[in-house]
Amino acid sequence: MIGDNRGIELPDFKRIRVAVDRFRGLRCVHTHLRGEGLTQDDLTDLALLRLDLMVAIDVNPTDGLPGLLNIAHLLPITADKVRTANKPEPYGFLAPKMASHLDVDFLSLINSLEEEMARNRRVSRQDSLKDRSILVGVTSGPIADAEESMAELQELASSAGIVVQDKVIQRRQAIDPKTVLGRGKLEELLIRSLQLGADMLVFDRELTPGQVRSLSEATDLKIIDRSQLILDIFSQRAQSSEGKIQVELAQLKYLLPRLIAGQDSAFSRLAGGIGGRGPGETKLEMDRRRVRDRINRLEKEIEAQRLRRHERRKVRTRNNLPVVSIVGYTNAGKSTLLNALTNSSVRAEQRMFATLDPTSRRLRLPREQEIIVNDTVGFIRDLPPGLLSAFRATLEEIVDSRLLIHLVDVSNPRWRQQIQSVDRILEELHIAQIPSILALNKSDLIDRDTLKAISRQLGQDGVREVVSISATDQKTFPPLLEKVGEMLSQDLGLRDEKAFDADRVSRIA
Ligand SMILES: Nc1nc2c(ncn2[C@@H]2O[C@H](COP(=O)(O)OP(=O)(O)OP(=O)(O)O)[C@@H](O)[C@H]2O)c(=O)[nH]1
Ligand SMILES: [Mg+2]
Repeated sequence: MIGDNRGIELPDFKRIRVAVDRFRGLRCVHTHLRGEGLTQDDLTDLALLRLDLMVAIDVNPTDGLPGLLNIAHLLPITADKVRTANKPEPYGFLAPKMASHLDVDFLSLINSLEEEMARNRRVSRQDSLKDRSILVGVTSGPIADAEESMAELQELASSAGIVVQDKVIQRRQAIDPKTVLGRGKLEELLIRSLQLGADMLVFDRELTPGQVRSLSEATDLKIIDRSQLILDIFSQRAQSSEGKIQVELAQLKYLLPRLIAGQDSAFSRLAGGIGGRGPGETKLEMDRRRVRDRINRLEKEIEAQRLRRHERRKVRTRNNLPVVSIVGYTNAGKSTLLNALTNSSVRAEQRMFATLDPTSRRLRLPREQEIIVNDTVGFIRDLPPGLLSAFRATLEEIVDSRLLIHLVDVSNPRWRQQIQSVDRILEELHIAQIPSILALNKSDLIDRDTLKAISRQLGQDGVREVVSISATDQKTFPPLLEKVGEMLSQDLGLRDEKAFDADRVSRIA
């Protein structure tokens, strides 16, 4: 490459792919005319291009002969430093020397640095198949909100089996429409991910297709947003054929606007999702028209499911058993409660979205009433738009409920926001008018006084009944069951035998 005294245009080396633990295999050797040594620009290029070395040779202005060589290389960081708060300097410098005095063996220097990177990677890597990521929050609002949101993103990431190596929050006046973050922050992130051996940035916000493209072009890293993370978790969890169809539909709806005719680089990155898993992986190798066709077909299939479920529900209504649905934020303990109430063994786990398929069980209440209890898919704030509609066949199960048990994990610091999110989604589903009991779960994990205060606070407006329970302890159930029985018998007199409310159901779509 040839440049002048003001600068040199470097070609886009990023197209030359390199392994995660390797440098680019290129050294940039150039001259500086004012004896300024290595500049910040030099160092940034070193990092962004992942060069082996950056060398600036001073030029003596009087005779044009070479002066000192200023040399920098990237520094791997050791695994124990990863966890410390102060970020270590990413560059190493060699003492400036005249060319004739250089006694460094470049190849062995680079080899040992690369070996160290690979070693760090092995140490920091609990599971060789896991993606390593940096979580990125960008906000123009309060930092505290961004931090709460990041805490949830971290839970989502670990539920998806991703290793989180660092978290970065940037507060900006305005979100950059193209790259979300400013250039400086982006460079910093890139250097950081290089040092940590991270191969993915997970953004705590919805990214536009264009933003994903610019970000992955600028960083060469896999770029995932919150919606895609949730979709990936769903696709890892989907068990039943019904659930798989619903997830695939939601994935395709997410993907469609991100497909650009004739340009499939962002596509191939997106299609793989996290670690290239998910049922859609091979199916996603298709163009937009075929994606649209497939969406149509899946929608028809889901419509058929909906009708089948509807028929099943009609039979149940004929049996005249009132339905009580357990709803709530993901990980609130819904499946645990259903299991404990009805001695079943629905999968309950300390990870988000353990349940995708609804389960119904019969339960005899203390006062000899028999009811059907439904376990449902968990809710979350800012659900990806296509997801709710994809899951409508499943969620319609809730429509026929006589009563909702809205389960809240009060041990989660974000319980307040979680109640609001669930209420909002119930409204979107047009089922907010069904009578509900707010059940404060995991009460064993917080102290009595806090529980009492929360319970008093929530019961204050008198809008709904509040009870506290611990789904892992049957002894705490009587007040809840008492309430359920009471509300059902009150309700019985008031309502007609409920037929299938086609209007309400169609509005869910
Ligand atoms: N300590 C304690 N842990 C609980 C309680 N209830 C549930 N858990 C735990 O919370 C975790 C989540 O429980 P699940 O029943 O899977 O939650 P869920 O609401 O069905 O979650 P999704 O299906 O993912 O929406 C599990 O590890 C349970 O053991 C409780 O009352 N006390
Ligand atoms: Mg569950």
